[in-house]
Amino acid sequence: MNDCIFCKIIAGEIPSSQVYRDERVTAFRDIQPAAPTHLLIVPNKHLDSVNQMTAEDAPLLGHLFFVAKQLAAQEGLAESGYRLIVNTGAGAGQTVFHLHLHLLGGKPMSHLVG
Ligand code: DGP
Repeated sequence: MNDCIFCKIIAGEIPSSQVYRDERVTAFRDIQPAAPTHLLIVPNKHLDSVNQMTAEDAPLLGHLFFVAKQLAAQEGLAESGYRLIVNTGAGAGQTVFHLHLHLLGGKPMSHLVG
């Protein structure tokens, strides 16, 4: 996607604080952190949102969660806890239309976000 900011980050055209990379997934620190640890775990393949996924993408999104679990441990959050969020659609707060998983941790969090 030509105008997708996360595609540009994945391609290395825009700098990011990258923490993980493999052939299917890239993870980097959120530029506007909402918690002491705030990572974005992003499929290298462009999908606008969960709404665009097909059955073929299910293993990819499972891999996203597996990488999140590994990064949470790496960030020291496995025991203290962390939150994984996927905003889907503008009404849910999605602002970048390249599917991504937020990993938040390092501070106490209440039951649900508004
Ligand atoms: P969402 O609202 O769920 O679509 O989350 C998008 C997140 O992306 C938001 O927390 C801010 C972050 N973000 C936007 N632009 C950039 C960028 O250029 N670099 C980085 N690292 N994060 C960005």
